[in-house]
Amino acid sequence: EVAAAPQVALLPSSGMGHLIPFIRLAAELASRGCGVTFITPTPVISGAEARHVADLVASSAGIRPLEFPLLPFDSSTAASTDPFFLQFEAIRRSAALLGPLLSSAAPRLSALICDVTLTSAVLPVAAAVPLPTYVLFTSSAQMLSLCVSFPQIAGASLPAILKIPGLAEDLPLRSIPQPLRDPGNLFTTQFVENGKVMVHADGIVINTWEALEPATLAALNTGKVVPGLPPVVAIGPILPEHSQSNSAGGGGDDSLAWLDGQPTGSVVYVSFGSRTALSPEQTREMAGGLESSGCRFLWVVKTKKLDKEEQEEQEEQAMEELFGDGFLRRVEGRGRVVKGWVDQGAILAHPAVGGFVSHCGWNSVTEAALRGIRVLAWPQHGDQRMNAGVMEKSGLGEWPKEWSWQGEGVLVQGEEIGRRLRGLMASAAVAAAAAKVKEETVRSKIAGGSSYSGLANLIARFAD
Ligand code: BUP
Repeated sequence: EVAAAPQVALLPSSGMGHLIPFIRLAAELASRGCGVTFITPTPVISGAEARHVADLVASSAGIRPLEFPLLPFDSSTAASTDPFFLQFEAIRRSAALLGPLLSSAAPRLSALICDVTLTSAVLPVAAAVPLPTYVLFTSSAQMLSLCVSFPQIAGASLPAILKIPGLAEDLPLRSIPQPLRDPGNLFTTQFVENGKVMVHADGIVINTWEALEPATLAALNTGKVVPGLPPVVAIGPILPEHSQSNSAGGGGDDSLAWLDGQPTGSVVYVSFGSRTALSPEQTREMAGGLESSGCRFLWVVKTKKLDKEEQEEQEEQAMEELFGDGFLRRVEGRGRVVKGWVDQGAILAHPAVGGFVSHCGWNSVTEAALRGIRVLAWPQHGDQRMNAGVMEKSGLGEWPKEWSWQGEGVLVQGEEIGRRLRGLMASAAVAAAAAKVKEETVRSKIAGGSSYSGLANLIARFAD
């Protein structure tokens, strides 16, 4: 008798940095023969999220959508104004409604994979179904180490240098997500709650890979960070899917056609991710930096944190005003500026792209590694300084550590940006190191590679 295919439910939270790895994981699981139920907490908070989920569901018959309607949530009393943290909280508070959805799903589910931000709310509900539950950790193994050890470290005052048990390197306080310095912040409360219960998950699936973080993964999997952790299964980089909403949606963008006309490895892609808009002053310095670097560039400019579709339509701020007089004319032919959503996965895969000025959102780091694109890191908030540290250690690029966080109000001068970028793009040593990172990363995903086997082992566990 042929065993039935494992049926896996995926429960993402919110924000493209969390949603995209779930979408990619759904596609990888479906391509390896799993049935996938993709749960969407509704209403979603951005047009980009809605488009990407609709697109995923349309892409494969093996992926079934399941709506998870949220209870009304009055956010006015919550200890945060961040729309993403508030959406995490809304989902967490609705977790009890998830039980009936999971137990009545057809075909019957073999396992649930939920986003790390929902862990403490979802684990007890899934245990009652009962359903084996795995956590998808959407950042680095280093960040996972902080997450599971933070409940012990947290307190009224944090030291300037944090020591994570089992890790050789110290972690400067200035590198951890800023909200964690405030014990009363909603993000901190959720982070501590989730970190405490991670030991009760059936496994932790993580979007990193052996060659990138060998020592940290080993420490996690031998009980050195915290005892009793379930298996930490590295399956990254979870592969970018070519998707309709990426190529057609958002910007309606023809950047790929423009890249076709540029020399191999010559273009620097510039993006600070889906959640960061640089200040108008910093945007002008960035423009100056790109101009003075002499490099070809493709710059994705964001002016708002949360892209609601209505807002996208309204916003047509004059480009000249944003960048300073004559910029677009002076860089014509070698520089291209786009607004809205682009297909970053496809852009980084384009042979013309050789560099990336990046905020180092974790997904962006994994995408750059997969393509061997050298990175000039400029972390803006959240886990991005930690990610930049992992990136720099791998050899993929450089991180000028003195550059400020978003909101610190310290301008980084255009001249400095241009100088660093020129240096990075001219460095043969960085080029060679980035090529090596690519080779190791690709190897981890092909048959016999560590992440390929990691995913195979995970699927085998679902079938038990
Ligand atoms: Br912006 C943008 N197109 O225009 P990160 C992003 N992306 O495909 P973030 C696009 O979104 P967090 C765009 O390739 C990556 O997969 C990009 O995730 C894609 O950063 C994802 O890099 C963005 O992790 O998330 O969005 O800032 O705050 O969670 O780090």
